[in-house]
Amino acid sequence: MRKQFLDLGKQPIANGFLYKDQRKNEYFFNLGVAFDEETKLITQTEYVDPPLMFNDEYVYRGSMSKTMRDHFKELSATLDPKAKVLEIGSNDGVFIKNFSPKNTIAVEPCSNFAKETQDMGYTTYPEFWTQELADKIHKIHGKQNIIFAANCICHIPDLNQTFSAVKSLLSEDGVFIFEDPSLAEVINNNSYDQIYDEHPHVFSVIALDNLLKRNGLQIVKVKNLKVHGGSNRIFAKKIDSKIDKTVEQNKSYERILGLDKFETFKRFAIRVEQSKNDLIQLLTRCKEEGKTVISYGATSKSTTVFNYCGIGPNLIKYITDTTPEKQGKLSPGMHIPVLSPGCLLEDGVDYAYLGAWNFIKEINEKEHKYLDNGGKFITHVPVVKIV
Ligand code: DWN
Repeated sequence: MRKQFLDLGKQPIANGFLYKDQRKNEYFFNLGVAFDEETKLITQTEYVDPPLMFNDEYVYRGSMSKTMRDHFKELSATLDPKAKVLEIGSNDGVFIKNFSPKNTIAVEPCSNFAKETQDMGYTTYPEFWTQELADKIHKIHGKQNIIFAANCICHIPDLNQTFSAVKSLLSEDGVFIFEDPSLAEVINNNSYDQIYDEHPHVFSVIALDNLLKRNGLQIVKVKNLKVHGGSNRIFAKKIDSKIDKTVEQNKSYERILGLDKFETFKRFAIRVEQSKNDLIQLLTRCKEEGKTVISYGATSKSTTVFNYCGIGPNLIKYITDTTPEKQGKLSPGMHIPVLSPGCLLEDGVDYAYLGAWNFIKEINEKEHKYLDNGGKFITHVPVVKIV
């Protein structure tokens, strides 16, 4: 049984950056979040139809940050270069480009990005991950040694079909490696903004173990990662494989945090509301003092924050983002202009809200002049504050 604990209100498509004349037809849905008593999965009460989010106009590019380019390069160096590798959700190729196109297959439903990796020489299927697609790939390319997915599995509403399709395509000793934001870190950081249309689930190791086992797979190792505000890399194999101690370590840590109990999430919902009130109060004070406040990084996460808190161009003058496809458009729902990054100092910015707080290290390095000259960042993670 699913029990709702959080209501993040009316939300748009998180990556649905739009032009002025598209505002009338903007799509909204109610973002409710629930706890599933049986599997312990945190999941949305209503799923958005995937083609509304993932299509030929998708704008998020994984390779926009050095942190993520380095992250995937490092992982690739640890994997067998001769293995047959399949990636689900290959985006702009930020992971697969570390492998030879000869033994690599990509799956990417956003056809603009599928075309990019096809142009790089990879066999990319411009489709959603389904059992039918797994069967087709099996027939043409045979079983795969490594099936990889980064920030993709938590985007798929039907996890049972996803996992059983993976199992059917994995060689006997093959490994399914996937990484997504960690529920433990979301709770620790009060980062409710990890929840938006594209993230129908936020995973604990406990819930994943329950769901994978139902589908003939089991977690054999867990690696905790710093990226995206704290993620888990899950290594899963067919049942009866040897299990590393990191699996039980993570599960027992999650039990200490109470991730297997509904009450934990009721308390989380109270902290989320507090965060909203604090952020509105801080930004309102900045406005009253005549300060210039902008936002740094037009993220999916900031779509959730701005729409949940009702923060628009009255409180945030504009958002900067390095992604060309987002620039010159308006942010989803609250319609804040998105511009290409200028110079924070020359532009007279007093405060920059960190929409991309997960890249704070990279941003601090880039913006040291702004910070040295008294510029300040605002974040809501883990609590609303000026940094
Ligand atoms: O799972 C998902 C994650 C991995 O990426 C997707 N569903 C969608 C997306 O979520 P997001 O938009 O919250 O992701 P990021 O990676 O936090 O986005 C960072 C944004 O900030 C990018 O648009 C690039 C931009 N950026 C910038 O303008 N200046 C990033 C850095 C580091 C910068 O210095």
